[in-house]
Amino acid sequence: MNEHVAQVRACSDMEEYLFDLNGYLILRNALTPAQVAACNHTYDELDAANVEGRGWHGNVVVHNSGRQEGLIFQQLYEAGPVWEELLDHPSWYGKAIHFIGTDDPENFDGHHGPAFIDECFGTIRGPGGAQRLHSGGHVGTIRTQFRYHAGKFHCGQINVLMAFNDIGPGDGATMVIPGSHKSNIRHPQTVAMEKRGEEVSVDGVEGAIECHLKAGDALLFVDAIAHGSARRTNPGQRRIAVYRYGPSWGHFRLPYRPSPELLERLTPRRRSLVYPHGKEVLPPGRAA
Ligand SMILES: O=C(O)CCC(=O)C(=O)O
Ligand SMILES: [Fe+2]
Repeated sequence: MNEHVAQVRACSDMEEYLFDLNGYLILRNALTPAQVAACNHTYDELDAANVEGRGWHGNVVVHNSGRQEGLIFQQLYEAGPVWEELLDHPSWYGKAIHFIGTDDPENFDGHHGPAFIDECFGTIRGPGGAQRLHSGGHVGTIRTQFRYHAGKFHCGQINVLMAFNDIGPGDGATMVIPGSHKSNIRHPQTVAMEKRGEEVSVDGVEGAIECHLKAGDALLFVDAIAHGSARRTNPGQRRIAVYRYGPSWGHFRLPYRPSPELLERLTPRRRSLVYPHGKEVLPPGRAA
């Protein structure tokens, strides 16, 4: 087995059972207080940058969307040492590749690491912010799928959503419909992509629950689960980031790419997570 793959068992029997049943797990105290503080320091700077529309702060994209989703950051793994630690964080790295299924040598080609982070983003959401209900098992795309076959998980995308402050009632918590990663029928209250600019939240959606998190907790979920968020009614900000893990044969979701400096300084395992494609081999005489 490749050194990239965790050698220790990443999930308890109960975690496997609950993830299969519900489509998500809450990982308490996934981050240390020092890591939470460092992430908040980055968010303070990104917030203070006061970017209009879409711009860059260092190698991080800051998108002041003007939509209810709030301030959106892309390529957060570029933002400093703590963001690099999160790439293969022991609180979830082994679980993510277990649910993708590439901790199984039979399902892992060995040319590169077992997973790829195809999007690494975060949001700051103030009062009034929310996220529409989207996804669900009925969609069936391979990229976001939940799949269990021959005694193993084979999920297309495992999201790790980390909280940098406490997210309780009124804070605009992420909401999920437990079990909906297996649903065959579209939830009648799902909101189409074209309508995402409209003011719609998951509040009051049949079957949906709020995932309340403390600063440092993480919500791990398969993207196929129907999810979104409650509307924030409290003052202040909700601060989260999401690292999306999928198989290493995947491709970037958006046109953003890691900087050469980041690739240069990352450990081999971390580099393989942000750019598993490695060095290209081209025909003779062609520069890579
Ligand atoms: O903003 C939220 O709470 C939901 C985020 C979301 O939809 C995702 O991570 O895919
Ligand atoms: Fe989502």
